[in-house]
Amino acid sequence: MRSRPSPLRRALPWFIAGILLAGVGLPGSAFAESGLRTGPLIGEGHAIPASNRTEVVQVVMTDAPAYSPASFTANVSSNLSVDLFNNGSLAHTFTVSPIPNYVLPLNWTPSQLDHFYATEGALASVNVSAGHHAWANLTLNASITPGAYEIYSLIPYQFQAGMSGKILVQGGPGLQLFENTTDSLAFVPNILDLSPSSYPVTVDVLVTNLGNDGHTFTMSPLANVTLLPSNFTQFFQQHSPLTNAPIPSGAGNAAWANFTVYSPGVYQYICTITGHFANGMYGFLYVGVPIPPPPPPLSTAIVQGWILVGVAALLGVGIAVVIVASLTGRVPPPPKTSDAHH
Ligand SMILES: [Cu+2]
Repeated sequence: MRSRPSPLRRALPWFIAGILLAGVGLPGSAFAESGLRTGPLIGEGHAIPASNRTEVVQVVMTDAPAYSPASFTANVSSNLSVDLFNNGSLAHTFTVSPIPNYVLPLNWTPSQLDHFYATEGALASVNVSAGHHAWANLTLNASITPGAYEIYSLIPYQFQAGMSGKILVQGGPGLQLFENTTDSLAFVPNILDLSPSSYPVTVDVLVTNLGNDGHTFTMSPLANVTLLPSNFTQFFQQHSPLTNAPIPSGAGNAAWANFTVYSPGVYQYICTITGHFANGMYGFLYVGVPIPPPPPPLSTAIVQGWILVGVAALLGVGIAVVIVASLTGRVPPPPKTSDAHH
């Protein structure tokens, strides 16, 4: 007779999935918001909200001691969430050096490593006890230098025994664009364009508020899709925006919207504040594709129409005159005979 797994055991994967899902919904952790270079860094974070550009990497910590994988890539202008699982019986830390392309000397003692951590800080440092999960969140904004950032464990003698790795941060400084918001519910300009030489390309848009009302700068992740005021809420629930930057209220206030574009196309951006999109607060970012020539303004078309009507009328009059002239020309007055004889 086959033994069936107990209900509890069968429910376990769903239970874990539920916990992970709940973690995604939690607000950004203190690590993500306070900046990772300062302050107390040991502790558990949470998954950061999916509304930001988020990359998720899973890393297993073992008693070898080692990280698996030991190295992985991430992109500039992204939020990196590392899903850590310690499957060993020892505690480990996931600590990321803030200095790009700097290799920590393997012959350092634990106290030398502690001193480095204390003086230089870390992009993230999370302590994971045996058998536990934790999140390490790194904000890789546009100011971060691409390069290899070393991962190491602060637990004495683990680094020396080989517990190290690398995060390869790739991508250059973002291409910069400038955008403005107004109280007349418009983006000025409402067309932005970029001609990147390669993909993915990191883009940094500085959005400045010219009026007083608060707005958002929210961009579709799908190229060549036009949103409607009636469907954008549902659309963004199904497709996380490339960027969803709140633009603070108050004239002169500004915010950066940083994101990564993976392929050419036309990306629509809107303000998600209720009623703003419906009032015309949207624009388009052209990436690697030509901006179409603007259609002639409506008023000019009407004037041209009237000109055409006028020209047609004048032509008609002219033709009538010619016809009359030719008809009258066929019956010229007879020449005076007195002229012929002098
Ligand atoms: Cu708005």
